[in-house]
Amino acid sequence: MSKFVALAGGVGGAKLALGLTEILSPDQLSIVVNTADDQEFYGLHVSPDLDTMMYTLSGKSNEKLGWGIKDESFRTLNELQKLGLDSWFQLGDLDFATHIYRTNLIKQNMSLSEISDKLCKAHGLEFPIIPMTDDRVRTILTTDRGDLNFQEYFVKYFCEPKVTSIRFDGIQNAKPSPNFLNALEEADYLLYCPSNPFLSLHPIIFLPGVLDLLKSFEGKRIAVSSIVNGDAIKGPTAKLLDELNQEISAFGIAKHFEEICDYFVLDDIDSHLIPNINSLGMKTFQTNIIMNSLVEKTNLAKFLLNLCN
Ligand code: FO1
Repeated sequence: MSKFVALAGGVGGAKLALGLTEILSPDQLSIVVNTADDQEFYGLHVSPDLDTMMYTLSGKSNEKLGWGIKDESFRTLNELQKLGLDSWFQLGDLDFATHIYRTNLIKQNMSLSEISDKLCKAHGLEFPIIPMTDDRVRTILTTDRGDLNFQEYFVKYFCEPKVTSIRFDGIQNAKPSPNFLNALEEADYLLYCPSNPFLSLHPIIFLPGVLDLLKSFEGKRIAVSSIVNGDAIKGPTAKLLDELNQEISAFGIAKHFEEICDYFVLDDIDSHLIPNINSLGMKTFQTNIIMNSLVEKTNLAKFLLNLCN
């Protein structure tokens, strides 16, 4: 029985993970998720990528919004706004329960990993959703409007500020979570989900010791492009490639995986880039990587698993 570990951010990662869960059993797949987007709102610890993954895999995600729980209401947020508090980060009434639960357990010194296990069980999920670290790491973007944390950049300012650099505060002292290290050790195959490399995968890859583990990983390592036809599937990936002077293409994405990837998968429309990407030392494959329906998610998952045979 082959084992897989998938590294993921929010929406793109969750889409592929959902496809993978249609094919693999819970003891075959571990999903390691970025936590550098986490932020406190109203004293509550919010872990957007962990929650997006959990809600997606348990069939509760709000596909219209792209985050949170379906059929959500925002009455609590409206009341908080009336009390004069900031309300630019749209936390729904049902979603609040997750943040209250997580924050209470953090206060009782429980780790993010233990809390993620409990939350997943409570949502009826058997697949392990593993925080990349139990320590505090925060993405900070240096922009023409000053230093912004991830949610300010992404939600409050709609990714509009021009970014000159990105750092991950706290990463030097953070340890990869024990479940992440175990999953990596036990896995036969490593999958990089089509998540934003700068904002979702770098925080995982640059945790102390992880890059070396990815370089020396003995099984096949497979990455999926998060750019199709010169544009991001979702979010600011193309804009960041441009502002950070990198090629806005699947090739620009593939460069992020040099030395840590064996197979790179891009969309059929980008097949002309295959020779260039092969020259980075990866074998490149093409298929449809846009995942709008469950069938497309499952088809991409099947395509990746076929590469592993
Ligand atoms: N994204 C938005 O664009 N606007 C929001 O108001 C917003 C609220 C929100 C609340 C809870 C949550 O778990 C996610 C939320 N997101 C929102 C998405 C979040 O900013 C991103 O999904 C990730 O951090 C990037 O992967």
